[in-house]
Amino acid sequence: SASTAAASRNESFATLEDKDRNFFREVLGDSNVITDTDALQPLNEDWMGKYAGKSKLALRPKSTEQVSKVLAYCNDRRLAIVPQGGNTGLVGGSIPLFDEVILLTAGLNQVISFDAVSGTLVCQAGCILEHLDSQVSAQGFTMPLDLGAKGSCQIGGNVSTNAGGLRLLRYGSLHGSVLGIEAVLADGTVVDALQTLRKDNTGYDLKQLFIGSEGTLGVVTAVSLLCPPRSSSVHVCYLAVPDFATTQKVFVKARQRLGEILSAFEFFDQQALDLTLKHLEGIRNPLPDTQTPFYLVVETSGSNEEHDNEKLQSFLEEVMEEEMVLDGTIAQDSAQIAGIWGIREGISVALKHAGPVYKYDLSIPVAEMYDLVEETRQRMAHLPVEVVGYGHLGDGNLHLNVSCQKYDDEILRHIEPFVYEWTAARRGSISAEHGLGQMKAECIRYTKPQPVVDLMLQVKNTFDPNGILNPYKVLPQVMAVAQ
Ligand code: FAD
Ligand code: 2HG
Ligand code: ZN
Repeated sequence: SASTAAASRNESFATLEDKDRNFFREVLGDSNVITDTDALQPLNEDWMGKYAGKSKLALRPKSTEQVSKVLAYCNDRRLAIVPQGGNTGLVGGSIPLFDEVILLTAGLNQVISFDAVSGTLVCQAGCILEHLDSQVSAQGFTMPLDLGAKGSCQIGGNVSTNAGGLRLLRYGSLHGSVLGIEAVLADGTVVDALQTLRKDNTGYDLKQLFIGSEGTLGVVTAVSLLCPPRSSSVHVCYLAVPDFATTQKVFVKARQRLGEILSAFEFFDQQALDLTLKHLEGIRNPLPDTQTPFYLVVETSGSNEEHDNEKLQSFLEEVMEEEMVLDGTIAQDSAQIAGIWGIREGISVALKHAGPVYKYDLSIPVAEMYDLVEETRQRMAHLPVEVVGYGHLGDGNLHLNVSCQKYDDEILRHIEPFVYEWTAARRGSISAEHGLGQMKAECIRYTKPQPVVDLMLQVKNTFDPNGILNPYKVLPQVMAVAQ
């Protein structure tokens, strides 16, 4: 088996009948009610090919009103639902475990408004991140988040997972950039919290609950968010560093010398680089003559070419002189910038080409972060696996990936619960940005104490008393069923 997930279907849920399909066809039209086995197959499988469900029905609503009608009906009938955006999630959250109905948000793909003075974007949940970025770019703005999955992930999925990504260091998390949310609760109630205000202290900030709740509290149908101005001057450098302790010295120096223009600080190890060069076509090694355990991608985004260049040059001179960096290169044009980002963003895709992979997404104090990769590598030295480490060093977020030939319980036993216990012992988090999904629904206790989990279960019961929204995900099953 690939994971820790619910072993059996919750029999309090109904099974689909003809009358249900007929109702959905009436509300959504025939073409938005998907029952064809071939069409359902990719919707039942996750991006990694690690998890698979058995849904016989996917629905594609085109308006908030349709989402509301579908949910009210499912709630009355006790039909379980899985919201699915771009299906790029990495914890098995966006696909069913059993026969849950898949609710696709792809039909909710309209931009509602953009205010070119404040940079406030209001759009439906199914808009693809990269499309939104191109649209706001044309008006001199950028999306406050960027990630390798940008070409297929949707803003509703990003908000529902509270995606972090490559720019969090500069623009902060979605808990800050999202100004408003429209969501539909399990019983069909439309929660209109789609404000565009920067400041609003009237009562509890309920929109925050939907951010990162992975489709368990409601279906997000629209979002308003604050876009920062697009930087006219962007520089990227690629640095080879001799050991992990030094990556932190370079980080401290980058914050001191680059200050407000520092926009990303990413790292990967030699193993991640080798895998990417081997499995992805068209990737060029920026430093072909240098072999070192660690590489950094440092990006600056500012508004004054000359000033930014000067800052970057003096930062580089300093880290070279102090021998923190063995070798480095600055991208000379946008193609070279894309080339360097292509390596960092390509690691997950390369690993997917390499075969099955176990992924861990951890927040750990930076000083100790890479010890976990080394210890995991040692524990598994006798097994046919490749252990790689990379991630958002500037945010204290490690991606530990174990690449193997097939998903295998023997391999898994060497990783779990070791990785979770190791992280808990350092008061880290077992999910920095990917969420819990089905993979870690039984594991939240490694990061959150029982009274906090109990409060979460109460929130869940208030929003979704019948538990129809994304069952078997995020929260432990025993307790969720015992409510
Ligand atoms: P899905 O995968 O479809 O869904 C994710 C979860 O949200 C599921 O639980 C689903 O039920 C729920 N959901 C989706 N839409 C809605 C909605 N409208 N309302 C309610 N619930 C909903 N993540 C990061 O944080 N940082 C990264 O740097 C990053 N890089 C990635 C790179 C690659 C190549 C890939 C494949 C993934 C990456 N991810 C990253 C994972 C990340 O979770 C997703 O890419 C993204 O945020 C999910 O968006 P999606 O539309 O694909 O959502
Ligand atoms: C990244 O930062 C993503 O590249 C994906 O969050 C990480 O695949 C992974 O483990
Ligand atoms: Zn990441």
